[in-house]
Amino acid sequence: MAGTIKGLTTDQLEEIGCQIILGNTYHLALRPTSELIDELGGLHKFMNWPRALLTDSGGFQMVSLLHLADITEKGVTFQASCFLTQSPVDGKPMLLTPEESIQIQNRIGADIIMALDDVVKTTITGPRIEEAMYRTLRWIDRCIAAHKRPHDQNLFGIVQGGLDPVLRDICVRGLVDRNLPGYVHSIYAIGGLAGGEDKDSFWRVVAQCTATLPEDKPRYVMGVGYPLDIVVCSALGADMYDCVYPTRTARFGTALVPEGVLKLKHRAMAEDTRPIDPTCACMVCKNYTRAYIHSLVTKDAMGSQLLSFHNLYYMMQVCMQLFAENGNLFLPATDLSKI
Ligand code: PRF
Ligand code: ZN
Repeated sequence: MAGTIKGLTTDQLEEIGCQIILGNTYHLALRPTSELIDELGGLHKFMNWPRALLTDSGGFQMVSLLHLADITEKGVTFQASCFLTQSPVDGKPMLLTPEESIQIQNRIGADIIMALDDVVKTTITGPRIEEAMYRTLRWIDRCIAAHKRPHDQNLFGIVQGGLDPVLRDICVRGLVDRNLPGYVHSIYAIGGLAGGEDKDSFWRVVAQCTATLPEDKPRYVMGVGYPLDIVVCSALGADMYDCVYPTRTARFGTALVPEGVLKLKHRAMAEDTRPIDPTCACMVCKNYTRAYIHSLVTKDAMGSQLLSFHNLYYMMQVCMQLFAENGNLFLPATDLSKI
């Protein structure tokens, strides 16, 4: 998110019950820049969002979007001698250190900020996984030291360690030991997953981390997910997620429905006068037919806007049901001072 959830106004986000949204440090730092956001009163005001905001630290986005980022002890940087070494906006090379990530996130002003972590694809094996886990722990100390707004911004630590239970355990203990009351609010994210590993390994790591992280604090699985993954991870004790899936898949013409997915581009939708999901109470399902959305999809922005609204409404219903059934901690918490 660069100051928007693609396709929805902030009024619409409030209408569907959204309590918190995520922004990306890397994108916001490039445009409109953290200095400008700060000058204009912070991201809440800039984007007209009165509820909670979280920013991710930026390194993961640099690595996953550019594939050419280079990670050293200093921070995440672009590899030299490549046209992507320069920021696409102002042409300057970009090095993101833990200190810089926190400084930028302090300026953006979200309620929750993420520590810069060393993220390695889970499908990689060998010593790089161990190096990244220990570096993530060293970097959290630099993030804690750089954090200038502990009174109004919660800093989240991120558990790394790939699919290795021993490394995950060392990382969990390392983060729990850094519990500094009133300073770092000891909320933990589980990182390095949802990157192409098999589901058994993914769920095993989530189960291990939720079993060892404090159960009275929210546990956040980053980059997840699909409705099924959210249901399974919540049953395993996780509380919080982020994912582009509902809005990204909407832009490709796909609706989330209780049976799975519905492809609105399909010819069969052309004369279908039913709503996307007859059991859904959202504004889109109350007012529009599959045929109408089929006629718009990929041709007019309104097609993906309507689908994004329905998909986010659907995900909110899934999460609220999980909250009601399992008592998962975070959703739909309204008061961040309690976490
Ligand atoms: N770290 C950060 N952001 C993330 C992830 C991570 O591990 C993931 C999981 N691959 C998604 N977003 N900082
Ligand atoms: Zn709907």
